[in-house]
Amino acid sequence: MQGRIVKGVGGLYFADTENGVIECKPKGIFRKDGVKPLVGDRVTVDLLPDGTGLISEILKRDSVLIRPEVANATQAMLVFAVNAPKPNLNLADRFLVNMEMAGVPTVLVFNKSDIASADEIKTIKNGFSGSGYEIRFISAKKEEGTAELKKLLKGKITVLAGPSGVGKSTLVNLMQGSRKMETGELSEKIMRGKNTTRHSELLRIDDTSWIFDTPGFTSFDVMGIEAGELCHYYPEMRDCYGKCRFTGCSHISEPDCAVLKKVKTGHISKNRYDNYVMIYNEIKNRRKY
Ligand SMILES: Nc1nc2c(ncn2[C@@H]2O[C@H](COP(=O)(O)OP(=O)(O)OP(=O)(O)O)[C@@H](O)[C@H]2O)c(=O)[nH]1
Ligand SMILES: [Mg+2]
Ligand SMILES: [Zn+2]
Repeated sequence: MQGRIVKGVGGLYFADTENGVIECKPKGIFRKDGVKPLVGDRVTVDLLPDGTGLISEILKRDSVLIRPEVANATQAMLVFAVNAPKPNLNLADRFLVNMEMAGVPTVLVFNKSDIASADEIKTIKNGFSGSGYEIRFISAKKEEGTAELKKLLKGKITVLAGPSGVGKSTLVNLMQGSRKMETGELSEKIMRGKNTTRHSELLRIDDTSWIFDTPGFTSFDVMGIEAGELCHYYPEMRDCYGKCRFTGCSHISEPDCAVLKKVKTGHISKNRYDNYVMIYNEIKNRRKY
């Protein structure tokens, strides 16, 4: 029987199959090979006499993300709140770099526009100007911009990712048309989410569209690339290739740098560039093992 893993908790998995959702365990062979089934995986399930299942095969994955740890997402929506909690645009850029590495197209979604000022929205727009990323300002609460957002989900497997308390689960419930996912208030003093969602979960919207709800995260390391490769994952730096005076230009302090020129003319936003420098130095200074 074929199925798709929609949830995994402590070594137990739930696979959506033609016979409904079945509780499954992975075959021992996976652990031996160091393979772990992920939420989103398409799997072959052998039905056991007690009605539970054994995952005997994991089908080829279209994509694998490490944070959130999900398989087969074909699109990501990075969700932040416009102002409560305050968006961390550095975290956003780290996420975007990782999505570029994973080859998963990403839409930026800023939620809670109902409690946002025009200034806050402008600052965010400017922060990503030139990047080419699509940005949506929505209110899940007032259902503003959400019908348009739902259209983007058609035929895709969309992963919602972002910090705790920004409204991912609220949005998933709205998109999926049920109150399946639990939502939580912000803590009042520090305006931060309370990590209400603890496990990634995949919900079916229709036969071809799925949406992942995932736990919020607060940090994100860019792993698996050299500092010199970082610029490859900034769409707005791509047309600078080969145009700097020095090959191997870090785009930080060299003369005649095509990237620095674009920063100067405002074609690369200061926010995106400053985050580039920060991540670049971080990779450069990381201890090599
Ligand atoms: N004002 C306003 N509040 C919203 C909106 N969307 C969600 N909220 C509130 O934000 C809080 C957090 O929502 P959740 O959906 O639980 O947030 P989450 O991103 O799933 O958080 P974690 O599961 O902890 O990662 C709840 O109190 C929601 O009611 C919105 O559009 N406007
Ligand atoms: Mg949640
Ligand atoms: Zn350069």
